[in-house]
Amino acid sequence: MRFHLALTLQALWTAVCQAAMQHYPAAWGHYDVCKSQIYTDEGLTWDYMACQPEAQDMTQYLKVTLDPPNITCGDPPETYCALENPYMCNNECDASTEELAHPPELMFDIEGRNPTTFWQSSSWKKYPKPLLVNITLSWNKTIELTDDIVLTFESGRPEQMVLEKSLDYGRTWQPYQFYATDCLDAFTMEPKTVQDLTQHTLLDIICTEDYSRGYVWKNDKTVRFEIKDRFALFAGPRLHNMASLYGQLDTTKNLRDFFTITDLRVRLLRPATGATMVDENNLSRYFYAISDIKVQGRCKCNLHANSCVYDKEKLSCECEHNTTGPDCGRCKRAYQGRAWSAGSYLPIPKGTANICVPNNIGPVNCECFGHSNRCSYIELLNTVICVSCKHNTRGQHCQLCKLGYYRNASAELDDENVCIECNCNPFGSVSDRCNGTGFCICKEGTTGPKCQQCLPGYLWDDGCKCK
Ligand SMILES: *[C@@H]1O[C@H](CO)[C@@H](O)[C@H](O)[C@H]1NC(C)=O
Ligand SMILES: *[C@@H]1O[C@H](CO)[C@@H](O)[C@H](O)[C@H]1NC(C)=O
Ligand SMILES: *[C@@H]1O[C@H](CO)[C@@H](O)[C@H](O)[C@H]1NC(C)=O
Ligand SMILES: *[C@@H]1O[C@H](CO)[C@@H](O)[C@H](O)[C@H]1NC(C)=O
Ligand SMILES: *[C@@H]1O[C@H](CO)[C@@H](O)[C@H](O)[C@H]1NC(C)=O
Ligand SMILES: *[C@@H]1O[C@H](CO)[C@@H](O)[C@H](O)[C@H]1NC(C)=O
Ligand SMILES: CC(=O)N[C@H]1CO[C@H](CO)[C@@H](O)[C@@H]1O
Ligand SMILES: [Ca+2]
Repeated sequence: MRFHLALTLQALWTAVCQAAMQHYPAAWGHYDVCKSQIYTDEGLTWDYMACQPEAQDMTQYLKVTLDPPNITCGDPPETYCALENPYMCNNECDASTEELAHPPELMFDIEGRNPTTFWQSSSWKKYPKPLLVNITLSWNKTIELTDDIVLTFESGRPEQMVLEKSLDYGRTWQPYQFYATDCLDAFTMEPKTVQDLTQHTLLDIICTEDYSRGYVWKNDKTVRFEIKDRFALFAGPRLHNMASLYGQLDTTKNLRDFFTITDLRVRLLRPATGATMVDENNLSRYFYAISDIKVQGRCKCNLHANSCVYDKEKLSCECEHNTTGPDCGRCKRAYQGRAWSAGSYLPIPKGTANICVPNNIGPVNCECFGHSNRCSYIELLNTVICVSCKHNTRGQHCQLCKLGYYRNASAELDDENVCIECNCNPFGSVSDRCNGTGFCICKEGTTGPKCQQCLPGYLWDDGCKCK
């Protein structure tokens, strides 16, 4: 025998069936990399989930670019007045003095210190020419948003702005949401709010007046892009039914793509003026100042990784399932036995890990001792097995005899005559199966290798039974 194989075809299916039957199986095959131990009413058990890295604060990993590049205040130094009070002009910006500088990094530092730290633009000196600023955040990695994007403005929220996203590293851009004090006037769009959206209009791009209205910038400083409210349309108000959302994400590419980005761009089109008229005599009151931008998300790894690492200023997924690439978007070279596909958000049994399989499930890896030339890949067990074994053989490599047959000791494993029929006497034996040397199991009163004879003191009764 060239092989010692513990795994028979029958054992294989038994394993498959048990796995499908148990509520908490010992293993879900390739979701093993994505399980965690949890306590439930039933005690300590495993919780299986889709392979995804943890959601985290994504602003730690981005590169920020401003357009125009010299739009940050302080070069040359400038004095600013408060928006709400033109006589309060004690805000100095000087790029060459650390305490008075307002560089873009201050939008992403840890807030909580007093006073707040913020990026600030030059003032609206060229009024009525619009004061336009683009703030572009780039990750050079696909990211899936998991929570609201929140911008905090320190000198009034802009009267007009657009949030844009890119999915192709900044080559093309699509709007995410429009913001204005007057949507019709600014963008010829009907004002809407996220509450107006339904499951069917979830992907609509809206203009909202929720974050620009009023003269109350002191209290209301934030502008949001509402991710959670959109999730809630599928997952319920407190996101208690994430399985429902995941089911939708699994089947709807547009929905997945909607929450996926490589870059974000904030287009500031008109600063807060706090009044209907702009005070042309004191334009030092008008500028943009942002103290914080929150972007929560996770690396997109196509459900093939548990973690994402930041190394040499670069985010990349730590791919499982024999996938590779920054987003685990391809199969490894030796694992292209079938086309790559993303895993599913729902774990087995409703979803599948869609692992990459070895290249040569063909005749090369398909070792069946000549009793079959067809193999099949069983994902749950990461194993290649022979199918349709001929010559009364069975087993992963057709290395065993079918039930009712036994091994011909004088034949090699690849011999057509390797399995011999048991030929048990149908009347004298318990079953048509025999042991490894062809002996059948006899009923009471019968004997012989095939149970074809009556024991002494017994006689065949009607040829059917020894009595
Ligand atoms: C920025 O640079 C451009 C061209 O170099 C110049 O026209 C503009 O005045 C500069 N803006 C500021 C705010 O310094
Ligand atoms: C900002 O981006 C838009 C397109 O997204 C572009 O048209 C514009 O020229 C950019 N720069 C400024 C200063 O607005
Ligand atoms: C983006 O990432 C790729 C690899 O994923 C790298 O080759 C490229 O240099 C990166 N680009 C930038 C601008 O960092
Ligand atoms: C206008 O701005 C200047 C500084 O640019 C300041 O001295 C002055 O007090 C401000 N207020 C009014 C009402 O002019
Ligand atoms: C066992 O195998 C040998 C070698 O192929 C063959 O000659 C013999 O007939 C086989 N025995 C039976 C009972 O088939
Ligand atoms: C099969 O059964 C016979 C009779 O009980 C016994 O002599 C023989 O050793 C058994 N063979 C195997 C492989 O168990
Ligand atoms: C070469 C390689 O990465 N092989 C891996 C393929 O996937 C299985 C299951 O995830 C791993 O056990 C192998 O190490
Ligand atoms: Ca800050």
